[in-house]
Amino acid sequence: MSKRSLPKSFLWGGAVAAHQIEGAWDEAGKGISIADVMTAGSHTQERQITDGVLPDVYYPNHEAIDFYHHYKTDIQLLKEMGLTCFRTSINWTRIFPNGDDACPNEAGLQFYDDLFDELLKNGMEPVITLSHFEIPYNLYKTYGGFKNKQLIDFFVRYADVVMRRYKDKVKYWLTFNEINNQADGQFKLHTWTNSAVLVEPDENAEQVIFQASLNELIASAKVVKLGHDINPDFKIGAMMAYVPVYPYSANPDDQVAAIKVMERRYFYSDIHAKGEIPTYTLKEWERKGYHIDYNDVELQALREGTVDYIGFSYYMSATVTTLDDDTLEGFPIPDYPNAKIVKNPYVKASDWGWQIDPVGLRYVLNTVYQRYNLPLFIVENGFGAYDQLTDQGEIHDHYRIDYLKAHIKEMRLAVVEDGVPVIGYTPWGIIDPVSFGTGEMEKRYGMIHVDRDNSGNGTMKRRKKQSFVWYQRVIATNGEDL
Ligand code: BGP
Repeated sequence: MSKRSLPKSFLWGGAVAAHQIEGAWDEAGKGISIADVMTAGSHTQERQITDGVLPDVYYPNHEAIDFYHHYKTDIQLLKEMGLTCFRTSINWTRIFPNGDDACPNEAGLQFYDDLFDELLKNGMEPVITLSHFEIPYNLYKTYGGFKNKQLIDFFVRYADVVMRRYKDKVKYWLTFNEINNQADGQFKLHTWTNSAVLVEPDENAEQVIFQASLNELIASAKVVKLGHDINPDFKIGAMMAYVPVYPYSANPDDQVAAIKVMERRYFYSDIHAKGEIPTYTLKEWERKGYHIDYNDVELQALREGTVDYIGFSYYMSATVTTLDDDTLEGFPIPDYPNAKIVKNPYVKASDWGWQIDPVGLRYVLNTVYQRYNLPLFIVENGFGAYDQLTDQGEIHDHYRIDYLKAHIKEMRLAVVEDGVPVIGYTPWGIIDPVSFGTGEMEKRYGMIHVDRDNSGNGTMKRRKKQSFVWYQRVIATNGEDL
């Protein structure tokens, strides 16, 4: 192996999440998850969380792409592509339908036994997220979500059951998907579905989110420690959404604004990786008069449960400025009245306005490695786009290939030039999933197309896109032939 190559052990995969692909929302004893009460949305209309499952409402996640019944044939396609790992999640409500049940649901446990066996048999290492935006609806409705400390115990018990059950099948785990997203105020989907926080009218939403987030981080740390007791070979990681925030100008105030906005994200990975609540957050709580409930035992748990690696998604970068310039369109940041997020003139954006910035991936890999000195795992990266079928039923998704190629190039530079240890790369939505943000099917990410539209019509037929053949070659050459 040349020094200029990726390591032989590098994991090439694809990523999805249970609720975005499985369907079978009420089969084999499964309970209702928060994803099952999310309506469809669009560019202009936000998804809503309804009060239980209502009749006559279309819920895109109920059937999703029916992976639950197609997984064996889907895995054959993934094998043909050459994947050496596959990232998905366990749907908590298949195991504990209500989250607070006395016993786990054996049929749900069996499903994941079969799925993991099938992956292993076909040469793919499962990479498993414990909670990917889908806590049991009952834990939201009855307990108020993760602002309630009881959720810590429910999560730990769920993790205990699945980590013991799959201890010889799964080595790579992630605790909460994109745990930091709830800190970005503009995302309201009940303050993000990982923590699924019900904020009462008399509560301060920001304080509640900090409480819920800390509770999740405590739960995560407990699970890391527990997992290592169950199997010392487990690799248990954080899962962050890293959207690096650049200063728009060389104005020193823009540098500080960029650091401050990033701290909202680093709050999560700092606790995951260093086991301590960062000083900048303690200062913020003090300044705002927030009372966040935690005790010494929990602080000890944070210290004892630091992660083995940092998993993260990377889709785009953002840019912040403090310049008083009306020609710069942007949206304000609640905490920094003089700063706003603005367009970066040096990068283009997708149809959904996501800024395309491959170099930003190298920037993230370097800055995060410098901060934590831990191995990194790119567990999501991808390009949501409209795909067109030709008359021959082919999909020429050269735009997706361009996006992925450019990002893999930058990842390679980070590894071979900068020496950043990267475990693997799992592009998002390798088989077209339901979009999380909009509930659309037609915001597609996959290298395998699924015949299903935004209203749930279609045959569910799978088709290989042009990117399928491209990625096959990338994997076969360990990233040399892009
Ligand atoms: C991440 C999530 C995924 C996924 C992806 C793309 O935030 O972890 O679940 O959906 O982004 O987002 P979207 O589906 O909204 O395009």
